[in-house]
Amino acid sequence: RQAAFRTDLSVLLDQVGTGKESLSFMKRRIRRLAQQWATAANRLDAKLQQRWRDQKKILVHVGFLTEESGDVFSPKVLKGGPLGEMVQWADILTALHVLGHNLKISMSVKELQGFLGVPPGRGSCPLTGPLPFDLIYTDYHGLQQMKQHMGLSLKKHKCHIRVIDTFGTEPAYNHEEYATLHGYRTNWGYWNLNARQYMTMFPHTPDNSFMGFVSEELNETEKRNIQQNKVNNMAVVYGKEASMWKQQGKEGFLQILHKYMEVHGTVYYETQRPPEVPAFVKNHGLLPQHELQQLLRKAKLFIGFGFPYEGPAPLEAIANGCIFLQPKFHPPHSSLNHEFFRGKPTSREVSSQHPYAEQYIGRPHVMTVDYNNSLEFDSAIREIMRTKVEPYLPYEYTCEGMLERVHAYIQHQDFCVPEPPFLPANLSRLSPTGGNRVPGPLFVPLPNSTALGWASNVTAPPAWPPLSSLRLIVSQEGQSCVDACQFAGFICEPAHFRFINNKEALHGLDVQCEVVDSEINHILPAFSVVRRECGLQREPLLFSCAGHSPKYRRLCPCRDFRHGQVALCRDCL
Ligand code: U2F
Repeated sequence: RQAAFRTDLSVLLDQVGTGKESLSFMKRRIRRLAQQWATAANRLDAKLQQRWRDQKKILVHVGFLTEESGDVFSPKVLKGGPLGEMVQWADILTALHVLGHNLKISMSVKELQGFLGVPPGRGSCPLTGPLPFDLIYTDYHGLQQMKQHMGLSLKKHKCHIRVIDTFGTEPAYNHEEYATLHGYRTNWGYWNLNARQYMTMFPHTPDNSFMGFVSEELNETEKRNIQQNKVNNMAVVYGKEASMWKQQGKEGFLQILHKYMEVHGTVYYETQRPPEVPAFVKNHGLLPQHELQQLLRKAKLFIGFGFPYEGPAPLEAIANGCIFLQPKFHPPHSSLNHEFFRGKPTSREVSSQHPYAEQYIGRPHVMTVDYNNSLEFDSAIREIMRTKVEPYLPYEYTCEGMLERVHAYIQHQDFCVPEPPFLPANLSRLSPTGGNRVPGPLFVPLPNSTALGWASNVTAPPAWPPLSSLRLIVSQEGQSCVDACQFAGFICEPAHFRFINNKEALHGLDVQCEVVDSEINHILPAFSVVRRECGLQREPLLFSCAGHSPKYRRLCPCRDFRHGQVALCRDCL
């Protein structure tokens, strides 16, 4: 069946259910953004020009909100606890509904069993028939519950699963045996999924798919009004829980800030003002989302103290015309050196409180400075007070942007058909634009797919992203493909690894290989210049954009991307 866009959200609101603060929060959000979603649906509908879209049967099982996982989030909704996840799930549900899919929502193990058609009760009772869904969106908690209640059949059906995973999972952590043998084993990873089945909150690592969420959009009149009504010396502090104000050296920079600006906060408190919040701060208490927006519309500065990491609030602030000031982390925080990230299935280095804001938005909307340097901090505040900025929201965080991306994933990503290890027959004809001995990444334009000429005995299913987007780049020693592609103005595309994991690609690059081994190692394909050793990847699950090693230069499959929609290449829609 063809999916038809929906602009009425009442059925969805009924499906979400009642009885918990988390559900009320999500419903308030869905209602508040309803008009915006409807406009976006109409725009995308027009843009896609009647293109056929399959209507999918989709189950959304929100594991972290089930009683069985302990549901630690719901009781914290009104107390300053994390709301980012709730924001994202509300938006995922809305996007799937608006795109016109056949949606079922489960927030308990009982409902999960009911929808999957497995007998209720404890213990693992395998699902015998076919899976009654094309797609299942869940999280790590939900995955664990499915393992317990679907038993062996989970393995058979896992290609249909998408895991909403805030901070991301790198391939080395996802491969059970490899993770166990090489020290990448964590409490979360090792599900042996295709790493693109993990969907993140920000485009953290291109090894995963970027799901995202949305932020409020303003029309031109609202933008103009906001700019006229900005209070140049008004700052709002990022941190709704008192503990977020307990930063080392905070007293110092808060005093500097207070020298120039009126400082506002939205810190949750029960009866008394939290002792962590200095007396000069005008604390509004935790605000409902729409009231926070109003406060942000007046404020000039939204300032982070280093925690929470990578949340939605800075995007909302920037969308409401604030400048976001945040601390640079030197050295970067990661699972190797910071408690919060410890045990998370990624080695990603977090260079500031909000790397997306730093790298994808940047000045004048975002300033990332060293808070230990009071001169730098002081001059940043003064610069912010005199800088005029317009409200800004990257396209990928608008409703239309999210609908476009989720539409593309649903129609094109298929992890159930095995991907043949393609050997582009005449890759060897490639002529690199420079020798591999020159420092800096090599840039090798590949001919388009027809010119590549597939080996005649395989019929190529259409690749997605299409092969036309592929650019082969060689990293520096020690550099990951994430960085190598980014440095060259592209993005690493793990789906393209299979096209460059072959001798022809090495040959085309003029790499001197004495031996070409095929191994199981997440930095492959790669080569060592000194040792004249080249290695190809034997385990497709370990194709990794994130991997790097000091002695190896990596073969990197990069691709182009749309401005403001990094998840999609130019020809991806
Ligand atoms: C992140 O979670 P948080 O919930 O702490 O992220 P924030 O950016 O602080 O805010 C989430 C929402 O809270 C709302 C605001 C944001 O949409 O509009 N809010 C509000 O309604 N009232 C207020 O007074 C203040 C904010 C991240 F998203 C999680 O994935 C992480 O687990 C967590 C820890 O790093 O950080």
